[in-house]
Formats: sequence, structure tokens, C-alpha cells
Amino acid sequence: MPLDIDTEKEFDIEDLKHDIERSRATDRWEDAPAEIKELFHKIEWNVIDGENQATVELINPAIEAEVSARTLIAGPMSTGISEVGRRFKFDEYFLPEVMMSAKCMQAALGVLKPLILEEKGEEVGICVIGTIQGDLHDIGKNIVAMMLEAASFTVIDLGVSTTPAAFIAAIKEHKPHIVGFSALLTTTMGMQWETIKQITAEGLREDVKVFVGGAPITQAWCDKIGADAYCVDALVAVEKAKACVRRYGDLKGGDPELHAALVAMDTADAERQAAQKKLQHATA
Ligand code: B1M
Repeated sequence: MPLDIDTEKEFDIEDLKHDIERSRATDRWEDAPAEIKELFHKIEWNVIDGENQATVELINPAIEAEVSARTLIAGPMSTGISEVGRRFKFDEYFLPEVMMSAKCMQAALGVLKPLILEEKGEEVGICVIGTIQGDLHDIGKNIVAMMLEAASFTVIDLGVSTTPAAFIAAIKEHKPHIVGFSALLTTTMGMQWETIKQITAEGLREDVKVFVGGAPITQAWCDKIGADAYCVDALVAVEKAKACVRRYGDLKGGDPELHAALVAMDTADAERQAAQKKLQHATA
């Protein structure tokens, strides 16, 4: 029976900094058994410290303790790399440190990938995904691709710095239901817009549902550039991708009805979470 640990708890990056500086520990994952919480803190810290080997060595004990690969990714690996981003932003870390932490994430994902892919079943749809031209960040994109594969999508991963022409060629060749653009830089997010414009000019816009994601991307940006769905994380991407082939399979890419339906999924999710929180308060 896998351990059920809440990784959804929102964290404020300033709180994370405070917790980490005070004790290298946090009050997150308080529903986890003490030894798992300890393991999570070690994973988080090894990502922050860029300890590649040590991070990898902590993954298997967590799996053996029935922690799911998804929980590890959404939990200590994510909080660790977020703290790295904060340090970089405030000039506490420079590029070499960020690269070492990125290597930890990639090495850990390498161990987790086969476990996640074990869940793959009969194909439900096809998805082309890539990091947009000019952008080399691929950790988030790789997680999304992995989760989509686990949810039984065939994923064609175009890698990093993908040109609009490469997306267009892949759409023509693979006829995907969904095409996903990842962008992590404010300087490259504009290429998401440019890529949609070129897909539209090729007469392919109605054939594909366009998903956008990445740290600087918001629902407002998705609306502005005429993408179909904004995905805050990999799990949302999977849910929206499934909805696009099943519930909204008849709607075409770029249809305002599809866009509204996918936005409504986030609203429903936010309402569900608020109701859950209220219930927890009431029963505490
Ligand atoms: Co860079 N970097 N980086 N970096 N880096 C950021 C993005 C930054 C915010 C750091 C900071 O200042 N705090 C900053 C951007 C600032 C800005 O744009 N205003 C930044 C910068 C400036 C840079 C360079 C320009 C630095 C330099 O050279 N001076 C340079 C750019 C290189 C380039 O791309 N041309 C650079 C380089 C690098 C490294 C190579 C060192 C490394 C990347 C390694 C790699 O990816 N292979 C790196 C890293 C690791 C980061 C941070 C620290 C972490 C990014 C990450 O992996 N997050 C990042 C700080 C941050 O984001 N807070 C930062 C974890 C990942 C799981 O989250 O990618 O958001 P994320 O993905 C999520 C969701 O966003 C969503 O689902 C994912 C999983 O849940 N999602 C999608 C993402 N894509 C999706 C696509 C979809 C759906 C959902 O379609 C279906």
C-alpha cells in the first residue's frame, strides 16, 4: 500500500528560506512518518547542495519505504530546486551551483523514470512536446513528458530550443492531439506566441490542442497568445490532456469553448481544494 503524503501544501519561498536557514528542516510533509520526513529533508538538501551521488542514493530507500515516484518529484525534489532558484535570483548561487543541482534532479529522474513508465497502458493519445526556441531548461518538460507517458500517451519529445519549424514538422508527421510548449525564461516565452502564429499560418491550428507551461507562464499569458490550456504542473497537464482526447475530443484546437472548458477545470480544482481545507479546519 503506497504511502499517501500531502505534497500539495503551498509553500512560500520566504518561509522555505527561513525554515532551511534555521534548522535545515521544515514542517512540510507533517503527515509522513518521521523517518520518511527525515529522508525527504535529506533529498531536499542534497538537491540544494548539488550532491548528485547522494541524492540518487536516497531515492531507492524512499521507494522501498513505499513512497511513490510522483510524491518524490512533487515533494522534496521540487522544494529543493525551488530553493536553488531563489538563491540564484538573490545572487547567493551562481550558474555552476544551479547546474550541479540540475544534475541531481536529472539523475534522480533517471532512477524514477522506469517506475513511472511501468504504469503505461494502451495508448490514449499522442502528444508532441518541446522546450521553446532559445530555451535550454528541460527538467520540467521532462517531468511532464514522463507523466504523460505514464498516463498512456505516446510522447514525441523534441528536446530543448525547439524551433517553430520543428514543431510544425512534428505535427505534420505525428498528427498529435496535443502540442506542448515549455518556456522558463521571460525572454523566451514570446516564442510560444510566435510558434502558435506559425502553426496557424500553416493551417494546422485546428488540428492540435496547444498547451503551455513553465515558471513564468500564467493563465493570462495563455489567454493572450491564444493557447488552449495553461498547465501549472505535470499533473494538471495530464488531467487536461486526458480531457482533450476524451471529454473534449470533438472540439478543435483554438475553439473558445475548449479554452473555457479547460480553464473551468482549474476553477473546479481550486474550489475542491478550498472545500477540503475548510473541512480540515473544521475537523481539527
Ligand atoms: Co535557469 N533560470 N537559466 N538554469 N533556472 C531560471 C528559470 C530562473 C527563474 C532563475 C532565477 O533567476 N531565479 C531564471 C529566469 C529569469 C527570467 O526569465 N526572468 C533563469 C536564468 C536567468 C537562466 C540563464 C539565463 C542564466 C545565465 O546563463 N545567466 C540560463 C539560460 C539558458 C537558456 O535556457 N538559454 C539558465 C540556465 C540554467 C541551467 C542550465 C543552469 C539549469 C537548467 C538545467 C536543465 O533544465 N537541464 C537552470 C535551472 C535548473 C533553473 C531553475 C533553478 C530551476 C528550473 C527547474 O528545473 N525547475 C530556475 C528557477 C525556477 O524555475 N524557480 C531557473 C523545476 C521544474 C520541475 O519546474 O520547469 O517550472 P518547471 O516545470 C514545471 C511546470 O512549470 C510545468 O510542469 C513542470 C513540472 O511540474 N511545465 C509544463 C513546464 N513546462 C511545461 C510544459 C507543458 C505543461 C506544463 O506543456 C504540456
